[in-house]
Amino acid sequence: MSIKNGLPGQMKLSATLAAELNPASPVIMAGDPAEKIAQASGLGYDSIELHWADPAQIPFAVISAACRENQMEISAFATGRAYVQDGLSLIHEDSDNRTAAIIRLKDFVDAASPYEATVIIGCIRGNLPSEAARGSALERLAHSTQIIAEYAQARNVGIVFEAINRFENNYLNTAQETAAFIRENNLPNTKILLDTFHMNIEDADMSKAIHDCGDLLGYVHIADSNRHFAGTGHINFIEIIHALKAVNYQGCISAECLPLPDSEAALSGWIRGVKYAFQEGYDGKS
Ligand code: LER
Ligand code: MN
Repeated sequence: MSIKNGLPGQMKLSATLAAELNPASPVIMAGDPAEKIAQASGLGYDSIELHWADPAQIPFAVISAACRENQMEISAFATGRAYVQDGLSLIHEDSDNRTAAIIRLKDFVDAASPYEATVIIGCIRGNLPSEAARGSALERLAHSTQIIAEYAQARNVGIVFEAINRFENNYLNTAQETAAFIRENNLPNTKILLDTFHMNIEDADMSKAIHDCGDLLGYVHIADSNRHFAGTGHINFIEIIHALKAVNYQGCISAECLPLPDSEAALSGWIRGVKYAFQEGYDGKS
């Protein structure tokens, strides 16, 4: 991927895109994909992260043409809407639901393959129906993820598994326990996604969490403590960038924040906040 964000190092910046904006959902752009991709490119983003419930509904022709025209890539496919909108879950007690979730994720892998994009497993892992179900749910999750990861590996698509705060998913909340789940199950081709909004709730020391993940870190979502763009809350992004540099992270950093006060302001504010953190946390400091 060509990097045009002007930042030191190899990290790429991505802007989230969906069909529609929802003030409760952390996606920064929606609407005409051609217009939005050109706008993000003009601000210095390198790529887009797509948030759709089903890849069959994604307007790929328009998106591909706009990406080509604006030297943009598709960094990743977020899949949480398949859980939130369609109720699909990788740990569901109903095996038909679980199978449908696996098939949906395979569809996302097929969609991602020509773009060499990553597939995100986040909310689609579902919620525990009860604490007593934790053991069996984790077994089902490992089994489902293994199937998807092997399918993705054969198609040269990376999988990232996201640590999510307790109010959205009631298990695997900290970076440490999520990394342990990936490592202990030897999930092939699977790295961890760290999202600063979730980390601020779950991880006592965000820099240490990044260091502990080390080369397992595969993708980063950046939103501030209030889930608005970087610089509007109390997360210390200088420390975050410093930690990413220390573990030699060379992947994508994505603007998964609320489109507030409006999409345009969030899009330009996010990149301004992240560039400031890079200047202070990356340049001139080891
Ligand atoms: C997904 O990346 C995520 O962070 C969820 O909180 C989305 O609602
Ligand atoms: Mn996220």
